[in-house]
Amino acid sequence: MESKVLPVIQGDYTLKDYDQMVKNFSWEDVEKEFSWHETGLINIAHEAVDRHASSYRKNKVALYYKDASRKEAYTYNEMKRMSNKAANVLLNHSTLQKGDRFFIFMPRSPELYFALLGALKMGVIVGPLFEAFMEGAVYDRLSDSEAKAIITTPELLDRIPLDRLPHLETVFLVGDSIEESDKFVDFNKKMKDASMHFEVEWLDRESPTVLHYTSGSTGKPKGVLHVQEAMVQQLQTTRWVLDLHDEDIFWCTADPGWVTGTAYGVFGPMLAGATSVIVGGRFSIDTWYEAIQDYGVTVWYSAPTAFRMLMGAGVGPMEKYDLSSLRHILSVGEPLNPEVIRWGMDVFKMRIHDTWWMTETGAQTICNFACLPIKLGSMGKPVPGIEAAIVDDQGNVLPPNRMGNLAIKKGWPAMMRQIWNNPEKYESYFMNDEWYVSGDSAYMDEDGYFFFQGRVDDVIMTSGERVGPFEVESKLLEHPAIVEAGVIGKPDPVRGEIIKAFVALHEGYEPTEELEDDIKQFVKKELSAHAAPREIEFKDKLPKTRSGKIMRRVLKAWELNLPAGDLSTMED
Ligand code: 6R9
Repeated sequence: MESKVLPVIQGDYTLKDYDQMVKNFSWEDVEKEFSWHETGLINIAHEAVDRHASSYRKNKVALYYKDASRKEAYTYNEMKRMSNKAANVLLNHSTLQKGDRFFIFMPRSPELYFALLGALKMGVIVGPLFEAFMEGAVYDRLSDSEAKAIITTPELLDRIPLDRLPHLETVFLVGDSIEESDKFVDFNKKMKDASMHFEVEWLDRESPTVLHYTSGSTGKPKGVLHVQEAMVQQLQTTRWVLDLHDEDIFWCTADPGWVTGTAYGVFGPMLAGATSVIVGGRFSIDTWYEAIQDYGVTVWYSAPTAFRMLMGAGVGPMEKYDLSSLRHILSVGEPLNPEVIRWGMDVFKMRIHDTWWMTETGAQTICNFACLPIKLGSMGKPVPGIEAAIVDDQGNVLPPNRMGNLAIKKGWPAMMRQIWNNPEKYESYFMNDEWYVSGDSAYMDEDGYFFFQGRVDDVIMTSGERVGPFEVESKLLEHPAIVEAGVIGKPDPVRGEIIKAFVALHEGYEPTEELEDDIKQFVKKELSAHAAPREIEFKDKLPKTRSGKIMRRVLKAWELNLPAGDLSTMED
């Protein structure tokens, strides 16, 4: 693995010629596949479920579900029935109507997916939450969106401050021996009796579907609203990027509380009529490898943090399982360190394909495609139909190899349409009414590959040079002692900022002064003197979001003794 470019490896690839596709592609051609292109009658749950239930895919498994206590499978026809039942339960036992907000706050289970699809069949806006949210996080989201109903479990109920949420009329509970009242409805009991027929609400392409709250570095979380039309891009990227075919078994490891868990945990694969695996419960190395083996997973979409944990565990646990069904692996959420890609080449004999996108983009936008060579450290090229560029702070497009704001030309199908309750915030994302500015800093090389540098706020200025934390972190990860690294700029009277690294060590390594020196020398020698950390702090664990992102602003706040801002998305 000397070369920095990984060539294409043989495979079964939908997108065979990237350049050709970029030239000839139009989103309208994808739209034509959906009957709503002519009729104007749209419902994403119809397209994802019912359409297949009345096709040759009727008895095909849509969803395999597994956790510590359940192992189930649902065909497209069964998904249609269960989501119809869920829609009837929501309709008959609450005042929810088209456009109202309905939240999901529970661990992964088949019921979660029935409720999600059922609500969408009614034209209700769904707000998915991580089950680990505490009371403050739940309150902020439910009150901002004036949610009318929620589905949860009895265990989570005391994190919903009912007395402070006057709009919240109905609580659907999933669990045993539920005591019902005006407010509380036993979801499973009602499911048993509900009709399996439901007439979906027909909507237009701009009708809202899901509301994902994401947190920025300052202020309260923002409600990012997606619309029906997003399905066009979700379907097409599922083909081009995930490369899903009818016979594939697809596993997206993300929770629906994160946009990845809805866009590619539900919509993409179901719009494509594929078979998905869902594994409930917490991350565990054995459970994960076992899921790949037992279901024969062929396409696997996960995140760098999970890959790093698997990598850290070594080949021991892996050798117990047959992982030979895998043919395509992808990553999202954080920069994919070259070290992780090398590990993938080593143990899976496959490239791991990085994909860059955001809650706000609603679907994948910059990706490594199976048909293209991969440049280590790059997140790839724009999805055909997406125009991406690096712009300066005035919105001028910068030439190749200049670091700047990663931006996307406004108007792609899955683009967010609103920040809930906050039109000024929404407008602030767009520059000159032309570019959506992501808040990420990146550069594009002369071949059109994009390289992530960090959040704009995270870029470090040291002795007059801009250093992206990702590059330093990736180098640190190549050191044999380090399993995880987070890098920040620490204010310094002489250099402006100096580089400080927080690192977690592999088992068997002790934090010593020798090791600290060795790490500094390693980065100095392998990367550059100016990018080498001047300070290193050893940590058992780094602060991360529930979607696995290292929270550099928390590291910075620790370092400077400042308030860390909104921590609702931080893992325990
Ligand atoms: C899908 C998702 C968005 C932010 C984004 C960026 C980071 C995501 C990345 C990546 C480097 C990648 N990010 N994918 N950074 N390489 N392949 O993650 O959405 O939770 O809204 O986060 O995540 O900083 O701006 P979201």
